[in-house]
Amino acid sequence: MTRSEDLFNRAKRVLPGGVNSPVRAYQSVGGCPRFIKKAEGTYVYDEEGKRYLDYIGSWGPMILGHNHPEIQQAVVEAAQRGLSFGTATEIEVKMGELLCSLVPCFDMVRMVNSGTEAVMSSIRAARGFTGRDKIIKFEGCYHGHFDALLVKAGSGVMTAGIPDSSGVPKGCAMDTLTAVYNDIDSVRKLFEENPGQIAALIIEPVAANMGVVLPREGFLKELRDICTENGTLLIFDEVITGFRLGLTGAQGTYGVMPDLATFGKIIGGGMPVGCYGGKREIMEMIAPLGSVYQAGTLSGNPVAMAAGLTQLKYLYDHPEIYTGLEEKGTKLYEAMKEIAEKAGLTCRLNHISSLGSIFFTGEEVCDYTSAKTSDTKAFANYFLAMLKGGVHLAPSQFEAMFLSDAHSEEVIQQTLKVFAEVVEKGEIYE
Ligand code: KE4
Repeated sequence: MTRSEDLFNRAKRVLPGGVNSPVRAYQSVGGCPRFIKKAEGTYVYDEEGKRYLDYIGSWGPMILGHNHPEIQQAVVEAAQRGLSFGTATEIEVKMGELLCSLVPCFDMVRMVNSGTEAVMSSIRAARGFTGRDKIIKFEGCYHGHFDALLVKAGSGVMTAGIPDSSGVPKGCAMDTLTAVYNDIDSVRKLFEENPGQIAALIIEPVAANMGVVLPREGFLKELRDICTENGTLLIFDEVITGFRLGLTGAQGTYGVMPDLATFGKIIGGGMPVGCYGGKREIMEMIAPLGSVYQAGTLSGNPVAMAAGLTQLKYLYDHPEIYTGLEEKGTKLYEAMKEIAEKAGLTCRLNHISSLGSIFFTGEEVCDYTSAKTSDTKAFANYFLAMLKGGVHLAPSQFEAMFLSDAHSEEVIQQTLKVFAEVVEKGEIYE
């Protein structure tokens, strides 16, 4: 028995499914989750000391690679000054100033401890600001485990095939309307059926929780216009896209300005950090200034801020990283496409910059329904074969691959070599 197997057996006795977040349990791909002991650059090392090329990157935060020396140093120095004070601190001001200088829609920002908390708070702010209750989300988009948004959600719920979670009272979900990603008519219909009642429309500007699905040309602008027409707040959930596509988020990449936006992952540099922010008139509704209450013991924690601020400053000082990620991502994903085509392997590959997903379907994947045509057994076979070859991918068809600045040309060539061998073996489809 390996250390991971032994640890997994012990974990299952005390942690539901043996994990602290469902997707880590390998339920949809089978096998025993690798218990990771340490990470460095593009590599993670399991409890047996086996080295893997990592494309999870902690689900997005590790855009500079694991254990970046400057982030590690900043965390150590911050920790030596004390772990948490529960007071205002200078570093929170610096973080707020940097975020508001970079994120186009940010006049003001509030730090929280996770993407879920950021989304939950942004929805409350939108409801408080508009005095309306209803919200629109998109099938297949995942915005964390906030009750009202666990409706036809993506990520771990889509992976587990439970699009709606139990335990969510009808009263919670009844105000949540779902539209179809990339289908503006499905959005227009909801506005026509609920005139003057919709507080907010929330979307992943690039969806990455049904696998990667890109917005079709003009779609985000159409959402901006229809929200403006109806007095509804447009919320971009940039927990994944924020500082992944560039220094101004997807809102900068696509040139569409939301009213509110949520961030997480990269802004924490690997520590638990989220934030939400937007127009001053909306954010001034937030306590202690306004009537929308939101609070957090560890919000703006100085050690977490040190990690996040160091990562953001490094990205700001090295904008060429994004050009590199664009080049590496295109090289990797286009080469995978070519290898698959040559071998006659039925699959689709969606990607943007360092974010990508391979779907085992012949259909173009542009929304939840088409993503669901993917053969998840084929994905499981692919995943386990790549893992055996030393490539550590997200254990779900409905997640993304994350490249980092640490992924060198050599690493990409090694990944492609393993991928070609797996495809060549012809054991993906049964
Ligand atoms: P957290 O609460 O997990 O920090 O963030 C929730 C969240 C919000 N919005 C988007 C667009 C997200 O992708 C997420 C979380 N992403 C998943 C991966 N798809 C986290 C991994 C997990 O659940 O273990």
